[in-house]
Amino acid sequence: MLEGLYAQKRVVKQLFSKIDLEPQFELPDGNKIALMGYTELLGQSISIPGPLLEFGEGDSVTLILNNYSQGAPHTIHLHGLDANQANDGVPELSFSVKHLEQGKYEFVAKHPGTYLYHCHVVSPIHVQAGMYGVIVIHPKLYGKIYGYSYEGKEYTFLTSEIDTHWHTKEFIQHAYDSNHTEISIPDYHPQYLMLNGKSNSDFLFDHIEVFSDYPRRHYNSLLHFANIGNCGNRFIFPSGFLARVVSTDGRPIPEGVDTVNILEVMPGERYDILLSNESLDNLLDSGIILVEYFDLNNSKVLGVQKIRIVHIDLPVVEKHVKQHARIFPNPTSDIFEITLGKIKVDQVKKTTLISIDGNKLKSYESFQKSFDLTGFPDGVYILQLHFDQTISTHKIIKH
Ligand SMILES: [Cu+2]
Repeated sequence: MLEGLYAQKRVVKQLFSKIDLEPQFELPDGNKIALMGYTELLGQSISIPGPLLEFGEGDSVTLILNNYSQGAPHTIHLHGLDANQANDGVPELSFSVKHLEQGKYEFVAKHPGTYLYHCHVVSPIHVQAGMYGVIVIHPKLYGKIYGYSYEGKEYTFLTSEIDTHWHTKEFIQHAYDSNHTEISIPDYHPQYLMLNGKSNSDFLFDHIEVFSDYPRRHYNSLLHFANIGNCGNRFIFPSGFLARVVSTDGRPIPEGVDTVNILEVMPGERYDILLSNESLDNLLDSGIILVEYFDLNNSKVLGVQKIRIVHIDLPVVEKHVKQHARIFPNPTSDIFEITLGKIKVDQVKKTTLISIDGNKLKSYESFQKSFDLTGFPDGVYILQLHFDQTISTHKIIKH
């Protein structure tokens, strides 16, 4: 995740669609349900959500669906992505993939942001059964999204629900029945409100780390929110934190939209949020983002999940780099030099110079003390020092 840049490339990703013949997905109370879903490997058991699919801005993606679900045809609908009709996974408008067949979806990951994928065959049933997941397109330049900077980590939170009556062996295996025996569709009354496939407010495993010692102007964690359920969600941010909505549907939010205290995310919607401390003078030890699930028919709140925010100190090496590493001169007209101060030369595993649009210009498998920008156009360049656990990024200006 700390990899500084995602070069534009061709990416081929395979998914398998499968069906549980016996209930095996365990809910927090030990209850087991059957799923129909996507896995990365044929031998993997199905879980919800499906695999997180991550691509880089500009990547040309081929997504292959191998159907091993013993009956029902499936698709991968690319919800919100700029795929053309033939590749969008809506069966009536393109194709569906039958049992033991393979289908291919091609698209270019044009706009950074958060998207969903799900099966579009009898969607209410196949999606509830487990056929869904999140697609994240990372900005080409790490730490920059739609004009905002962030230096922290990225987190993805997907909300959904489970109604166990839709997950009995009989119900899930109905897809397996080639005679299409009629079954009755139960009313939808979810008993489990899911956040990233968990539902016991077990937020300790999904906490957000924000770095205490970044100045306020660094919006420091990038959060991807998506809702694939049938409930509405309200993300309620704790005081002491600023939540800025930067994009939705892979499009920037128009300027003038400021920070929010509460963000409503309706079924199918996705948002990218930058989360930071409100002020450095008033650092809170922690905070909790409450996620409310409400019934769209009567606005009744059915329950909540919680995401804990934890302050941590910067990784030691990164702190050292900030304190000790110097680049001089900067701005430069030709040569610049890097001094490491107290940092040992052999701690740097790689030194890379990158153009502002993400192209690798020079790369060395060790510490490189000086660079010559003679012949390079004026502008901004990025220098990266790669350490074992982290990468420090420095802006170089040539003029
Ligand atoms: Cu399906």
